[in-house]
Amino acid sequence: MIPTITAFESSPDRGQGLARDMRVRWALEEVGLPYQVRLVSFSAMKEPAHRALHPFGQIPTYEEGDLALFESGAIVLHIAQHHAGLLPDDTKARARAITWMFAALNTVEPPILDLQTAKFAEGDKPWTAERLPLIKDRIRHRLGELSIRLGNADWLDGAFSAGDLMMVHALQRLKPSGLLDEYPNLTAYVARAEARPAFQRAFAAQLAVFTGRHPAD
Ligand code: GTB
Repeated sequence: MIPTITAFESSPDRGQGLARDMRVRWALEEVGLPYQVRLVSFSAMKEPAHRALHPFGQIPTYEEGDLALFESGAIVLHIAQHHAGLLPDDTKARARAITWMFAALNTVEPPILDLQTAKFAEGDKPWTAERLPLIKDRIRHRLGELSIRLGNADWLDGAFSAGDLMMVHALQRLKPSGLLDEYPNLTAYVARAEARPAFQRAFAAQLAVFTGRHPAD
């Protein structure tokens, strides 16, 4: 059964891989599972047909037979649990990799999203200039801790896992801010992940939505 995911018909980043369908595409590429993409407009996302799949009217969603999922973390976990390549076989190592997925989503990503909100949704508010340094320091705090834990290792816990996939995608959002550059091992970590053939295929596929140029063209 080939799964179908949803992605932006028109993404604000013009296909630079920041929208969260990228996580799902990347996971599918890592495990070698073909997939179909249904593009949705911003208005269609709020219609009842899409809300039946995603109660919050967002992308990505994932349909596989009569199973419909939303939340990129849950989708990537589902893929990783059912196909080899993103979670270790050893039970304890598997639990640790899943822990890193949660750490990416619940501990590292929230301050990064605060920065996006402050810049893009609240950029015109009088308090934003005062708030930005606080948000940036909270991000630095988390990056510093993550940088220490990663040290000289290639990945967070042994082999590349779904935990690295989620962490790297959260970190990529920081590139324009320059904050990531303050942590050379994290910059190298993101670059290492981006060099993976599965990442490259996923990136090319989502970029093709906007350029119309498919990798095989
Ligand atoms: N927690 C959910 C998950 O992880 O799946 C969050 C899903 C979510 O935020 N979806 C966004 C969405 O559908 C797209 S990814 N937004 C439309 C809406 O809410 O109406 C967030 C996103 C969007 C655009 C960029 N970009 O262009 O840079 C980056 C990230």
